[in-house]
Amino acid sequence: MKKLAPATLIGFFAFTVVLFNLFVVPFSKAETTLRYANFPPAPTFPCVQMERWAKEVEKRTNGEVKVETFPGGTLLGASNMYEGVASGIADIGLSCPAYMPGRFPLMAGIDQPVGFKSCEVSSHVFWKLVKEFEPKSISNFKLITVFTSAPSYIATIKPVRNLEDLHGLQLRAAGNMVATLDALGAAPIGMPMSELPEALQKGVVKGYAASLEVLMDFKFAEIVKYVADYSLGTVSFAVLMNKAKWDSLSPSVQKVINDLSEEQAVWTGQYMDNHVEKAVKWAKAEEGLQILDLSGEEKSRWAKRLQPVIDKYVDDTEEKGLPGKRFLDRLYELKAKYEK
Ligand code: DTR
Repeated sequence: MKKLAPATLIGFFAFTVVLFNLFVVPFSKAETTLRYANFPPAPTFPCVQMERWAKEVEKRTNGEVKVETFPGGTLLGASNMYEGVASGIADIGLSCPAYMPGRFPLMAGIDQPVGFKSCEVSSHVFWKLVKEFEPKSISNFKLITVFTSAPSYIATIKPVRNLEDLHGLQLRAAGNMVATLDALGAAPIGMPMSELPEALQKGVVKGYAASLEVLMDFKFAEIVKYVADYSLGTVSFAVLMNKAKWDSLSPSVQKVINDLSEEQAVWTGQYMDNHVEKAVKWAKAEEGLQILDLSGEEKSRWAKRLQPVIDKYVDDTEEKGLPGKRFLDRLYELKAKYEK
């Protein structure tokens, strides 16, 4: 057989590349771009989980879907997230129901001071509850996943060892936790996480209630030096997608996204638990943070003050005709199951 000249071979190769680019690449390229809005800064856990989800979706759809992420409120902020996704400014958004007390009355059950110790457990329980109860407040959206923050603790500039130390103390809290801190006798101010750095710096608040990874992620341990070792509630998050956008996706893409939902909730919880551990180690070693044990007697005093908050959740939901009591019963059941 006649040997082909190298120039002919190169020509043939170039021709094949051109053909490939003309006909194959356009059809295999991302067909859909999803714009995902998030409100806190990129290195914080709600954004870390967003990047992981984006990567998994791109990988599992073989590039059919591209996810463009917008951390740090660059597309939508905490307060206009819900409306922004509904109107299609973003296709997907991380909403924080806990920042809007009253708006998601049934889902608020997850954030009651029920003593979660692990974010993996609380996030998994929340996912199961949302699937079982299908809250009306988010029925206009496609639910992508849910998770919670790790449990919140009170972190302060001056030590808090008992209710007396806490009395009248100005503390920042996520909206849903205002009632909890009120019940403990503090003077809570509801505000999103994104406003806390300035409030702490200016001395508007003397501490806050939040999960412990923010000690490191926002460097709050440079200012607050004490954490009272009593697990308060979590702060819940829901990742919502615009319904029309969801309906426009192919069944195979929808399947990838659905298959990822529960896994993403658990992944986020695990990531968060590990991250909290790292943050506390860092804050102790670098900033002299102290975790203050409460005596057994003090813990029962706190529990006694917090029970009416949980009871009020049940009363408020039942008054609205919502199954708050069943939601909580099931929450305790799932919590016990996953804590094993
Ligand atoms: N603890 C909640 C939620 C939360 C925890 N870590 C972060 C980081 C970035 C934004 C929100 C949160 C809160 O107090 O807001």
